[in-house]
Amino acid sequence: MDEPLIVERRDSWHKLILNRPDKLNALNPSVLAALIGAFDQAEADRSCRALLLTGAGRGFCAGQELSDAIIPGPDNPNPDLGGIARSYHQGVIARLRGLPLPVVCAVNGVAAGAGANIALACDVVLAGRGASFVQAFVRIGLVPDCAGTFFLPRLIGEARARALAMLGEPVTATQAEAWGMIWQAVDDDALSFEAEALTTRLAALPTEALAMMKRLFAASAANTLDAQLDLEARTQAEAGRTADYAEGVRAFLAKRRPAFTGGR
Ligand code: T3D
Repeated sequence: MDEPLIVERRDSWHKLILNRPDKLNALNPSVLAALIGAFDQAEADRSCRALLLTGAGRGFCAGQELSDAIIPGPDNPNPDLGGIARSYHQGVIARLRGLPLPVVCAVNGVAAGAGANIALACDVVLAGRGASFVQAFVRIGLVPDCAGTFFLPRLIGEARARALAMLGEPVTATQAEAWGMIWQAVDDDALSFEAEALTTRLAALPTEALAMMKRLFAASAANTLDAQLDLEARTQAEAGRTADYAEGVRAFLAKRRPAFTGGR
């Protein structure tokens, strides 16, 4: 049987490829567990300084697998769909946001339901111009999960977030870029090259500082201005003790390119 998730290890980063192309990489417990396992491996691998997440075939991810969906019926009047969310979706999103590594997402086709929101949880999102983002949940009578109701209003504002969630209309990659939902839309045939180049670039940056930025952005969602300023000061003190900071300043003064080691 094909692996539901392919992990390619490069010199300084890992590429994770959702691998159920016949189902547009729909998510099931095997894929979700493999994803969480791959995040754990990346964090444990000291040489891994960035991740790239993408999909095999023509789609990125069509959300949760619907062929084995539990639906209410006489035998099961009160199914608990929250179980998948609690067992897997929450873990995937929490790990993506909490990983001390930058995560690039290369959206290579349709990203629907949980697939769209997993993409939006990544740090830098590139999408091929043929890709689209669909809050498909409403089409089957569900509500957005994988933190779609958290990320979408923060990325594109409530007016657009509410309409997208309620109407389930697709957003093209070009529109997503114009709205600030993603970093960049690129030509489909350039997506893989651009995403790998970006991941390689991020993997050569001061990894600890990037991890601290992730913590700062995460905290800013709930902090007051004063609390955020205080957190920035404390985090800057931490950044100021890293070898990459020393290297950055030395390189600047010597008018050479810094050689950051990541310090992981
Ligand atoms: O269970 C729980 O825990 C609840 C949690 C839910 C979280 C969620 O993610 S809910 C949202 C689930 N996803 C969807 O509702 C999206 C379903 N898919 C679609 O609407 C469409 O496939 C797309 C808009 C994504 C793409 O359309 P299109 O025309 O490009 O492709 P297609 O022909 O519909 O799909 C291609 C194949 O993938 C097809 O299989 P076939 O007929 O060739 O054998 C289709 O059935 C399969 N597929 C697509 N999405 C899913 C799927 N199979 C299972 N589950 C899917 N989600």
